[in-house]
Amino acid sequence: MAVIYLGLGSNQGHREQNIKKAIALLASHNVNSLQRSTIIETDPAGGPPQGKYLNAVLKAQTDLSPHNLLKHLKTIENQLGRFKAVSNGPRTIDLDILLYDRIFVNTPELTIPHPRMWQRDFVMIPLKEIAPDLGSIAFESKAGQS
Ligand code: PH2
Ligand code: MG
Ligand code: MG
Repeated sequence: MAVIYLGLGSNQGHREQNIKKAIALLASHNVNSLQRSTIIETDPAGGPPQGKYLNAVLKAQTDLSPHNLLKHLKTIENQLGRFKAVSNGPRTIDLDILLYDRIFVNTPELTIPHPRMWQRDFVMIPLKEIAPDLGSIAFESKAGQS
């Protein structure tokens, strides 16, 4: 079983419900939640002018490989009504793989650790809340990559 950290975000529809529904759906996709951060409201970063987000980070366990996990996350995003739109634009739900054990993945479809997580307070604040030590591991692995 791998321990993973997922970033969740929503700025369309019933934002809190979208995040909670996504977490509930994960269980039926072989992703078992261990701990959820506080859900915080954040200003949109990048993209077109858009509404504020609710963001959270979830610690979970799974047997899925990183690429299979990505497929399942996309299925859940679609189940919750997400459709392909502008890059960094508004979405009902966004599920991003931040960390997967201590594994590094570098393929066109998937990069782990999430390449932009360190610049994003809306990721690092909830991540540090539930994994204060992992925050620094994440920073170290970034240093190791450069
Ligand atoms: N996600 C984005 C783009 N900008 N801004 C905030 N505050 N929260 C997000 O989750 C977010 C964003 C694309 O994934
Ligand atoms: Mg994202
Ligand atoms: Mg995404």
